[in-house]
Order: sequence, then structure tokens, then C-alpha cells
Amino acid sequence: MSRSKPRPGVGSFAGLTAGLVLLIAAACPEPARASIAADSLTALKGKEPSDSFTFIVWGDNRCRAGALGSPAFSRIISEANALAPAFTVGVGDLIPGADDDDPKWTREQWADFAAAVKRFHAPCFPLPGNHDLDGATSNAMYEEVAGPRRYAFDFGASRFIILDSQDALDASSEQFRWLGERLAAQPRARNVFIFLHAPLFFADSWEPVHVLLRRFPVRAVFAGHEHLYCYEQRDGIQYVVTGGAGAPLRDPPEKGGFHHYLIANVRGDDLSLAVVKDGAILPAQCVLHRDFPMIDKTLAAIEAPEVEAPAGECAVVTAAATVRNPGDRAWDGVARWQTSGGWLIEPEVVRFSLAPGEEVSLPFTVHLPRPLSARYPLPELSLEYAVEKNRSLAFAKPLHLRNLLRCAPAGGSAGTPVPVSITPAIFFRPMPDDLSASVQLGWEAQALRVLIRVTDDIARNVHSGEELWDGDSVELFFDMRDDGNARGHEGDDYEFCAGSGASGVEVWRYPAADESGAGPSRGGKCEIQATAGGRIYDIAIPWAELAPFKAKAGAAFGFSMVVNDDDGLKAGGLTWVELTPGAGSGRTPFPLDRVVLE
Ligand SMILES: [Ca+2]
Ligand SMILES: [Ca+2]
Ligand SMILES: [Ca+2]
Repeated sequence: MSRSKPRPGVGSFAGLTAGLVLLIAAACPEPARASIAADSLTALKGKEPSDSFTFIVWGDNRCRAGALGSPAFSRIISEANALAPAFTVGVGDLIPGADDDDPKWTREQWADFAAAVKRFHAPCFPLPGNHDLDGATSNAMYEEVAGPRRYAFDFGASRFIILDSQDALDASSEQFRWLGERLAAQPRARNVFIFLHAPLFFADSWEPVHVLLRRFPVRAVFAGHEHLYCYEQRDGIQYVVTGGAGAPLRDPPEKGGFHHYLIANVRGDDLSLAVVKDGAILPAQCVLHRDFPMIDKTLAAIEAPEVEAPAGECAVVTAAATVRNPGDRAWDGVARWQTSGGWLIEPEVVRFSLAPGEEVSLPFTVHLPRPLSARYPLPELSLEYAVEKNRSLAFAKPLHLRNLLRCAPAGGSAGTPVPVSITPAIFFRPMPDDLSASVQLGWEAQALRVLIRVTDDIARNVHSGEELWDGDSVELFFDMRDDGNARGHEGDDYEFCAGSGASGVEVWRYPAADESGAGPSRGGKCEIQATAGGRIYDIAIPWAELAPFKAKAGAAFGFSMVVNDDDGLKAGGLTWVELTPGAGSGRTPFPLDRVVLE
């Protein structure tokens, strides 16, 4: 079950809109219609042009959840306002997903984006990403709200060219010819900056564009699309990916997978870039695209220890990390645990020395002095590796923690209630009376019992069947062979959804490896009891629907769950809490807790 609308494919709209393109250029008359780009151009013309100025670049904000957007994007707006740049540029994926089959939803997303942009004090120049276009209807909506899909403007002696990476840009394309014209149209420009959504410059097909750009004073090309930051320089042109304004992060921080934006300072014909992330301002070269293979190799050579701890109890657990030297240089390293409050790991710092190819085991003891300390964020083991003389890369690997959930036998009291308390970072944390939950597990010869107490202020689910998860509901995730989900889902992996929606109380079953197998659970039962501040779900899933698991004392399986909360317009979208991080956003792999039958 997908938690987001289908993602329109990159490049599927080539050639659709050549006739619709409206140009904004210094040489052009005022744009024909109001739009974010047109209004921004008007505002920029009211500014005193200068050869020394600052602009801010951000990408992949995917504005949602009302005009508030994500915390990352809200922060960018308020910090940009404090920095007072000449203007900002958003390099696409401005909304979660344009959908020609659902124009109303698409329009709501654009209304959210337009409201967010209004909070920028400086002009804001948008460009289209693959999430912003879907077909004739939503493409027209893009042009109505955001503006033309490609355009150019000038500020001082600098020229800015906005490209449409959803349209063809090969040497024979109309856009390539247009780009050449826009470059040549301002022969006195001291600087040129190019913006587009997909980082086409990492593909071989970019070469003719690069050759074209080299003939002009192009300082930098900015793209997004990948939800990360990375940098490359070729023949004096800085190529930058900045897709960190709020969309879910998929890559480790070593590969730029962190929320961020860029400050670009122009002084005459000099450009300096700074990467701003939470709590740090970093140089442009902080993440180099060419390091990616080495980063992958080194991350694979560090294995953080895995510990199991009883959910909701105190514990002392010993484990070991292993580190292998993946390169051809000796590695004199320091391994250090970075922990948040509540964790105690000994020793905190270990020095090691490794010849190329050599491996070392670093033992640690993890103390969980308070029951709640076995929560997230997890401690991280950080190490530095010298990739070249005088250049090191820093790596961090989180501790693997598996909470052990007790599953009490039939007739006994249910297992210890465990809070379902992890909130995904892309939303604001719900208040406790808005949404909170705990889960208890029990088992019988025929079925697994799941008792979920939910606090929720407004009961609402207008969906049914396969879409039941899109309103107040609970989702259960099972890995019955307890073999993880890092390699994807297999025949022993299942998802269930239970709730009371448009068709009354339903239990849906989804074999995780077989999307076509989704359907109502044959033997699953769910009773929902309303309480003062929410409801209690009493769910029974027959073991027959969780094959090949054999229920007996001591048997174990992997488990996670999500409690979804729809409160209607008040909250501006679905929020949820989850047992393990990532379960609710459909990311695979996500960690699973371990349930042991008593
Ligand atoms: Ca609620
Ligand atoms: Ca499995
Ligand atoms: Ca609700």
C-alpha cells in the first residue's frame, strides 16, 4: 500500500508543451499572466541591481500539510528571511505529486505551495520537477500557479536561466537551441547561473550542454531531484545537487542525505557557495559526487553492533562493532559513540589501526538504565577515513536496536503495553490528545491477538478497502521468518490494515511481496471500542494467514506497526505514529521489533 500518490516518471512529457512556454527575459515585455515567477520578476525589478548580492537555492520541498509545509521547509523560509537574499530559487518538486486524475487534490497542493511562498520576503523563482507535472491538466495548473516551465532573467551583470528537465535537452532538442539563444542574448553578462530539476549533468548525454556552457561565463548549474547535497566541478563550472528542502531522505548523510539549502554569494565574477544544514554551515566541497563509490565501500566495511533489549525494561547488553579497511591506505582510526540523552555506551572512544583489507572487532557494552532509553534516535558510531592525503571522510553508523516485545499466552494477561511513539520527521509532532498509542500482544493456538489503545481527538475515516489506511486506522507489519526486509519482501512478509471506514469495520491483508494478492482478511477480526479520548482496537489475526509461522512458545517473528490519524481539514493530511522508524513511510528496509511467544 502506497502512502503517496503515484510518482510521475521523469521525462515522460517531452515535447508536450513547447507551444505553451511563456518566456520571461529582460528583453521580453511583461509576462502575460500573474504567476509566482511573474510576480517574482516584477518584485526583482523593483530591487536595486548590484554586482554583489546573495541568492538562496533549495529543492524538493514537496510542500504539504497545509501552508506550514514540512519543518525543514519552514526553517528554510524563516532563515532565508533572516538572511535577506536578493531572491530564492526552488529547483523543483515543489508539491508532493501532481495527478491528472485528481485535479482537486493537485490544486490543493498548489494552494499550499503558493501560501508557503508568500512567507518568503524575497522573490521566489520556481521550476518544474517530475512531481509537479503529470499531463495536460496538471501541466496547465503548473503554468497558471508557478509560471512558465523555462525562462530567463537578469540581475545586475548576472544572467539566470531556468530549464525544464522534464523536457528534452539533447543537442537536437528545441530546448537546447533555446538555451543557446538565452546564453547568447546577454553578451555582457559576467556570470551565468543555470537551474533545472533532474541532475542531467551526471549523465553522458550532458556533454554537448557542457560544451555549450563552457563558451559562456557559466559559474554554476543547480539541480535537485536526488534528496541530497553533492558537488562536482568541471572546467570551472560548479555542478551542484540540492534536493534537501523537505522531501524524505533516502541516502546516508555521508552522501549528502540531510536537509539543507544553499547560500550563493556573488561578488563581481566570483561565486562562493555555503551549504546550510541543521546546526552547521559547510563548504561547497563537503560532499563530492566522485566520492560516492568510496563512501559506499567504506559504509559497507563498518558494521555497527546489533543489540536486543526488552521493550519497556532496563537492560545491559554487550555487542561488538566490526570495521574493515576497504581502501589501499593504512587506516589509523578513532571510533566514537555519539549518543543522545538516556544512552550509556562503554567504552565511548576506541582507537584502532588497520592495514588495507584488515578487519577489527570493537566490543561495547550498552546500558539502558531507564525503560524509555531504548528509544530513538539511536546512538551512532562515528569514524573518520583518510581517502587521500590531507582529506578525510567522516562516517556514522547507527546502533541496530531491536526491541523485544513479549507476547503472552492465551488466557494470561496480555504482554507489557509498549508505546507506539515514533513520529516521522516530515510532520509536526502530534500533541498527546491528538494522537498517541500503545500496543499489547497475546497469542492463542489459532490466532495472534493485538490490542491497541489509541488516543485521538477526532474519529474520521472516509476510505474503505485497499485505501482504508488513508484514514484513522492501524497497520501491522509482519516478517514471519524474522529474516529482515533489507533484500525486499518475500512470501513470509505481510501487512494488515484494520479500521472503521466508509464500509464499516474492515481488516485488509496485503502479502507484502505480491501486490495483486491484497484483499479482505479471511479470518482476521477487529473489534473497535470507543473510549473517552479515542478507541481500542482488539484485533485477531489467524496464524493461517501468517504462514509459514508455527505458533509455539519461544517462536519469534519480526513486527512493526503504524497508527494512522486523519482529523480532516484541521490537520491538513494524514499523520501517524509508528513502532519502528520508517514503517509508516513504506520505506524498505525499515527496522522491525522482535516478538517472542511466551
Ligand atoms: Ca487526532
Ligand atoms: Ca521476511
Ligand atoms: Ca483522527
